Amino acid sequence: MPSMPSNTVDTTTPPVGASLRGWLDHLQQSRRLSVIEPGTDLRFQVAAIANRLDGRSASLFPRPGGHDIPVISGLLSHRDWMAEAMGVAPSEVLARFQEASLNPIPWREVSTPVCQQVVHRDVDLNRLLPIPTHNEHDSGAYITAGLLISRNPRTGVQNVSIHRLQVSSANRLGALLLPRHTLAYFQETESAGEDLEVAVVVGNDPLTLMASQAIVPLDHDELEIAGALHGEPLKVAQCVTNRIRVPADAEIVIEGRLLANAREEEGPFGEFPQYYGERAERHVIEVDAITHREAPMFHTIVGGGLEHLLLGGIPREATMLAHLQRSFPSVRDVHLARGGVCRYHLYVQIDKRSEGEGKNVILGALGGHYDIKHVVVVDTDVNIHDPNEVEWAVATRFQADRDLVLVHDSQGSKLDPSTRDGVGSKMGFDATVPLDAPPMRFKRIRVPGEEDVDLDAVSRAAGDDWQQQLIPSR
Ligand SMILES: Cc1cc2nc3c(=O)[nH]c(=O)nc-3n(C[C@H](O)[C@H](O)[C@H](O)COP(=O)(O)O)c2cc1C
Ligand SMILES: [Mn+2]
Repeated sequence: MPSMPSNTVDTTTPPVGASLRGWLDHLQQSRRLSVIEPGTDLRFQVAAIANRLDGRSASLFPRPGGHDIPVISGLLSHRDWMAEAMGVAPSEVLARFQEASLNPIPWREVSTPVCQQVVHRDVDLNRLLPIPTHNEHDSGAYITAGLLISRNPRTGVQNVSIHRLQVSSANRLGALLLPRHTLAYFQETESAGEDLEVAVVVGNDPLTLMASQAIVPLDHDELEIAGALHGEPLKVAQCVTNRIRVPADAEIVIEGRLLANAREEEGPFGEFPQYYGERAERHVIEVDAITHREAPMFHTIVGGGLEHLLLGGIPREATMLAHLQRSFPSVRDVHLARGGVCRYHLYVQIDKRSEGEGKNVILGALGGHYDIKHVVVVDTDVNIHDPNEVEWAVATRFQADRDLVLVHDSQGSKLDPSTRDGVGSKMGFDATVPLDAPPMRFKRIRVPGEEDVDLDAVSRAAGDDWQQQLIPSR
């Protein structure tokens, strides 16, 4: 298990990502927050601009569609920003996230939270909130950055996850619940004929957003992982219409119930693999109240953008690294590549000590998560965060007759359109150098001193008179 070097976490002040407004301030000061002309159209235009700025700057949309509440997007659209938000170096992100997942900090309840400064019991989602429509064939407006908090009806332990939420009417949301924890809690109440109390929290600090994506067992409250990332208990408050505890400093809270024995049409919706999730009968949330800060912000995550890909990708990398290192001490680092939508393509760097190890690592990785489809294993001299380097290793160190692992008819991602409803093939490339290779055969070429050259000191752009340089002078 990777553990956090004790000198890397400042335990006195929470990291900059512990507050949403603090994080936006931080982005503004480093020229990574763009303010868009007021009045952006909620239909497509917000998403179009956010996508163009994706990975470069966060965006703030004043008066979107004429609404008083501004929209924000792109808060975490770079992995280095996530490191910054956590207060660690980029190389420490996975270890820090894993450490927080294993050492949660219980929350602390407060009674007059800012997220309840304004309370609406007469609910109309589209009138009260600026909810955008993102992709061309989306069925309509969607809440995409809401933390769905539910509560185990038996144990009282809470769960936090993000679900796409279609605005189906003034007080109804359609939800996609893949078979994980929210669905598990819901199945318990529904079988007793009861609704499941929920809250959807929009406008969270970056660390709480990341914590929502932790891959931990059922009945591990992700708000406690958020506390661990904050380095102190998260402040929570009870909802005004139910027993759910929500982050007290959140911008907006939608309180409601996942309805027993109700299913309604939801979708299509533009998803992370850059394709549409199909329309089907799905779960329904009835909204009972909306509370918010005075002058709140509405966060939206554009489906398939970097913020979406990375929020899911980084916690998966952390889980995958811990999983592999349990069996294979040679594993140094893992990376879920952007080209594989931060889900399907895993690159693994190993310090190979025994012949055949690369293949064992491939088998372990394919068993680590059903979404992983292609695995490439490389040596420590290959930078797995650079896809050109990984391709180079495959091009020059891999032979299909010797280094390929193929498994057919296994469980994959249902959102991968090339599968047969989620069933498909897995493939692994062992692109490590054979241990008995002659020393010069795989030696990378290198020019001595190249990395030390100070280009500003030794060169300048040529002027019109460049041909003067051809004339011999003394
Ligand atoms: C932007 C975003 C949107 C997501 N949308 C959905 C969704 O619509 N349905 C779903 O089941 N999971 C969705 N997820 C994934 C879950 O939030 C994630 O797997 C979470 O860790 C599940 O939590 P759990 O293990 O407590 O069930 C989304 C994730 C992100 C980052
Ligand atoms: Mn969970």
